[in-house]
Amino acid sequence: MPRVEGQRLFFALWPDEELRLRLAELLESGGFRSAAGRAVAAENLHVTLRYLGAISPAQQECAERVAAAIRAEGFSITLNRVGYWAGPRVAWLGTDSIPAPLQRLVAELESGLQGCGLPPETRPYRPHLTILRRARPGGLPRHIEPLPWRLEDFVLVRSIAVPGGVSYETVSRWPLGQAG
Ligand code: 2AM
Repeated sequence: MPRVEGQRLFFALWPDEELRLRLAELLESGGFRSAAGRAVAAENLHVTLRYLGAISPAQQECAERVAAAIRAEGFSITLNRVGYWAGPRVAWLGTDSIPAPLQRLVAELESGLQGCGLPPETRPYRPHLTILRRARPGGLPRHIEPLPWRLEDFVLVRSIAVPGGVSYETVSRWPLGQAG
């Protein structure tokens, strides 16, 4: 299949329906509603594990084989803090405590992907769930009521540019183990 212009792939953690509703409620509430910026649509909220970009079909197959071979345990993240990056002007939700199994999952993906001819990710992994784009830092709360999130799987997602934004489509899903 020819590569389609405007499509990008990435591995991600995707909120289930319950968490997505809780996130939508939170983002509708005072501090966030009054902060300037463009809200990420509730169905688009996610945490990227590894961005792949516009890779070839052969590289995608390779990346899917890497993901399928991973034996990682399930884990929980508590979203409890609000961050802001001035460069890309995004506001995000994150955690004060990155679970070790999440770090291991990202590291395993990274080492496997080296066999797929992808350029290595050189930046340290900073898990974040982007909530506002073109945001300004003023007016954002620093912390939120902790939101626990249990992760039982991870996904490969296709990002498709659509008029006025982006649409995400899950390509494949892999379970995380029960331990942890
Ligand atoms: P962001 O939320 O911080 O913008 C789909 O675009 C996902 O991949 C988003 O979560 C985005 O992060 C992330 N992403 C986009 N471009 C990227 C890049 N060049 N490097 C790492 N992550 C990227």
